[in-house]
Formats: sequence, structure tokens, C-alpha cells
Amino acid sequence: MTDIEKLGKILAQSTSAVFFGGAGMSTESGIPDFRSATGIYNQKLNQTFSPEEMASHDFFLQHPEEFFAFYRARFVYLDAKPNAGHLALAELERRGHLSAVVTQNIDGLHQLAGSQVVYELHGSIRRSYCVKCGAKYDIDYVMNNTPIPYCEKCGGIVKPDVVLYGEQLDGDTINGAIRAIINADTLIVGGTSLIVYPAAGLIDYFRGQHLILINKTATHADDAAELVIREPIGTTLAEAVRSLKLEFRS
Ligand code: BV8
Ligand code: ZN
Repeated sequence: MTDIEKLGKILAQSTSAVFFGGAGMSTESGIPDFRSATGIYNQKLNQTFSPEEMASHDFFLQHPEEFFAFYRARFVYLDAKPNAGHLALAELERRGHLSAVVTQNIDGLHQLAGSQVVYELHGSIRRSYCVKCGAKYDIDYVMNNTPIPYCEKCGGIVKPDVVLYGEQLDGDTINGAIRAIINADTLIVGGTSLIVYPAAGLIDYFRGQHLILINKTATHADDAAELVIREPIGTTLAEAVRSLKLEFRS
């Protein structure tokens, strides 16, 4: 049996699978990841600061103008579309095999693909808020009000709802993700280097039967996985769902 058939079989038997993903899930949609050779963190963007410094809370406070220039240039891909992998996960949810997507991505592609239960651990570029009064703004407001978007109500800075380095993750989102992972019968981890915490630590709550890793490069969780697939995650998930459908002809 091929890895794809094994994956399809496990998914067919799952009733509460969870997908835990990262930037590798969106590279097939044309959004670069961070730590691959072609990733954002390997591009020399700025003489003085590293990309990880520019995506930090302190940098946002101290250099807002450079922060927004970097953010608009490197984090926002509004014309990116969900790929076959996003669509496959939405299909698995519709068929009752998958209970939740837990993502570190901020691109909103899982929801665009039709996934209903999505925990965005690092927030989303689609939402922004005034740091002073909390007024909500959409992405267009941030893109169009240069160099720094200010709140129309109180003059405070409008910040993207994205968790920067040194910022805490949203408590409810973390709790929802942990609950889903604790109750999962299958956990698929994919498109992530599992380097960033506390997000990467959430997979340790898994106590179900099937741990599956789908990632182009090795991760520290590979040894614990029943199945490690070193293929593009979008096409892999799509093929697994196709094999599942063939089996059940519905
Ligand atoms: C916190 C939002 C504490 C913006 C992100 C020193 C100083 C400060 C902090 C720290 C420090 N040391 C450690 C920390 C903690 C820090 C951290 O973990 N740092 C790491 C780098 C060591 N964490 C934090 O700061 C967190 N907050 O700790 O707060 C606190 C406590 C109390 C009170 C106040 C504060 C906040 C972390 C969130 C940071 N924000 N993103 C942005 O989008 O950049 S993190 C950033 O990395 C992205 O969100 C991204 O999602 C995340 C993880 O990266 P991955 O998704 O895994 O992507 P990566 O490129 O790494 O891997 C992709 C993989 O896919 C690769 O392996 C590749 O081979 C594979 N792949 C690619 N394409 C495909 C594929 N596989 C299959 N198919 C393909 N097609
Ligand atoms: Zn305001």
C-alpha cells in the first residue's frame, strides 16, 4: 500500500482528525514560507534589521513606519487562492472525518477554502484593530492608509491582528486548539518546521492513535509519527481525499 493509500485509509476511519499546519501549507498558493531556502527569513530585505526582528512587537512600537512597509511588502498576498490541500481539508470536515484546522498561518486561506472550524494561532492579516480604543478595521484600511494607519475615532495606531514575536497568543484560540487536539483520533502535522513556540508545543497534547507528518523537510516530531510523507502537502492531501472518495464512491 502506498503512503497516500495508507493516509486515505486512516482518514476514512477518522471521525475527529485535526490538522496542525504552517507556512508550507500555502507555498502551493504562491505564498513563500519563512525558513526554507526561498523563505522570507532568508531574503536580505533590510540592511539593519532581520525579518524576524521586523516582525516583532518591539519593532512595531519603535519603528512603525518600517514595520508597515515590511508588513505590506512581505506578509500580505491578497490575490493568493486556496490550493488543493486547503480544499481537501474542507472536504474532510464536510464528510465528518476532520473536526478542526489549527494553523500558524495568517493568510485566511483555510476559511476561503470552506473550512468552518479554524484556530488561527498567530492571527490573521484580514483583521486589524486600533491599539487604543479597539475599533475594528479591515485589511484595505491598513493597505491604503500609508505610511501608518491611524484610527478614525481616536487617532491610535491600527495594528494588524497578527501575533508578532514577543506577543502573547489569544487565550481562547489556544484553548480551542488544545481541546480539539486532545479529542483528536488522528493528528496530521504538515507544512511547518515546528520551531516557533508556544504554537509548536500544542502537538504534545495529542494522545490519539495516528500521528502523521507531511513536510518537505525533517522535523523533531518525525520519529514519533506513524507515517512521514516528504511530498508537497497540497497534492498529498488532495490525492488522499480522492482515494478515500473512490473507496466509498459517495
Ligand atoms: C511569545 C506572525 C511570550 C508574523 C509569527 C527570543 C526573543 C523573543 C521571543 C523568543 C525568543 N526565543 C524564543 C522566543 C519565543 C518566540 C519563538 O518561538 N521564536 C522562535 C523563532 C524560536 N515566540 C514568540 O515570540 C511568541 N510569543 O513567546 O510570547 C510572551 C509571554 C508572556 C507575555 C508576553 C509575551 C509569538 C510567536 C508568533 C510569532 N509570529 N508570525 C508572521 O507571520 O511572521 S511566527 C512565524 O513562524 C509565522 O507565523 C509562521 O507561521 C511561524 C512558524 O513557521 P512555519 O509556519 O513552521 O514556517 P517555516 O517556514 O518555518 O516552515 C515551513 C515548513 O514547510 C518547512 O519545513 C518546509 O520544508 C515545509 N514546506 C514548504 N512548502 C511545503 C512544505 N512541506 C510540504 N509541502 C510544501 N508545499
Ligand atoms: Zn481608536
